[in-house]
Amino acid sequence: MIVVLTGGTGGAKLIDGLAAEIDPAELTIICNTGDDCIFHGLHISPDIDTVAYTLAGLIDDAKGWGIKGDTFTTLEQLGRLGADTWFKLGDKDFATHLMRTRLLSESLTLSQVTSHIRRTLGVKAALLPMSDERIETRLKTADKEFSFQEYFVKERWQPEVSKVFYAGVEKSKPAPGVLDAIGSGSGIIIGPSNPVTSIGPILAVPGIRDALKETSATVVGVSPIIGASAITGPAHKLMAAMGMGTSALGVARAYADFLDVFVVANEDKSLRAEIEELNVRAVTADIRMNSPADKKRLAREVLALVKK
Ligand code: FO1
Repeated sequence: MIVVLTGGTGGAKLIDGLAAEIDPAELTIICNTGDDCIFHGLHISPDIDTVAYTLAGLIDDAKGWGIKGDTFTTLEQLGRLGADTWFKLGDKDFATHLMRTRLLSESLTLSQVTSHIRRTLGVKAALLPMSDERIETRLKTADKEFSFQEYFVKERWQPEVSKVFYAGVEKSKPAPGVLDAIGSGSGIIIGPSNPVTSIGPILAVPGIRDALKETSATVVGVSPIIGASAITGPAHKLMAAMGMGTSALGVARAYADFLDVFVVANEDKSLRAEIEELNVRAVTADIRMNSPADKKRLAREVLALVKK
C-alpha cells in the first residue's frame, strides 16, 4: 500500500499520475481538511473533493478543482436571493456537498461520508480525512483573521499574513485508519502541497507526525517550490510568514524529522548539499506537472524512490 499525504491541486496531480502507474486500489490518500468550510449551510471538503474528482476522472483540469463542464445556475440564483457567491460552487459540485451534509446530519462521520462519496463516484483508492473532527486553518494579519477560503479565494492571497494556526487541532484525533496506513504502508509520499496550509494541518493532528517518524516505510516528499516561489498558490508567502524561508530547503527543514528522501526541482540542485546535511537524501527531478505525461513521469520517479 502506498500512502499519500495531500491537500490542494499539486498533490492531486501527483495522485493522478500515481493512479496511472499502479493499481489505484493500492493507494491510500490522507487528505487535509483544514480548508473545509460551510457555504449555504453545506459542508464542503475541497481537498477531499479535489482528490475524489481527480480519481473519478471528473476534475476540471484547467482549474484544478471542481467538476469539468459544470454549470453555475444554482449559485447564480443564490446570488439573486442575496447569498455571497465568491466561492464558486458548480451545480454538480453542489450535489456532493448536499450528500455530505445530509449524511453528516444523519450522524455519519466525515470518514464514513468520504468513503461513501468515493465509492459511489467509482474511486478505488482509499480516501481518508486527516481527522473526523472539525479543524480549521485560520490566518491572522495585523488587524484581521481569515478562514482559509476567505484568504485564498475571496482575498486572492493578498493580505500580509503574520500567523497561521489550526483551530481545534490540539484536541483532535487522526481519523480511523490514518495511523494504521502510515504504520503499515510500504511507502509514504508527502505530496507537492503547501507545507503550511495543506500538509501542516495533517502533521499537527496529534499522533500523525510521530507515526511518520516511527514507520519503517520510506517517506518521500516532493517539493511544491521552485526557486523562491510555489509552483502554484501562496506557499512561499505563508512559509515566509511562518519564518520558514521561501525555498525548498525550508520545506525540507519542516519535514526533516520524518523524511527519508526529498525530491526538489532540477533548478534547485544547489540546495542538495544543505538538504543532505539534514540527514535527508536529496534527489532532483522535473517537478512541474503540466500534462498527463508529466504526472506519470514524476509518479514513476517517486514510486522508484519509495519502493527502495
Ligand atoms: N478555488 C478558487 O480559486 N476559487 C473558487 O471559487 C473555488 C471554489 C471551490 C469550490 C469547491 C472546491 O472543492 C474547491 C474550490 N476551490 C476554489 C479550490 C479551493 O479553494 C482549493 O482547492 C483548496 O482549498 C486549496 O487547497
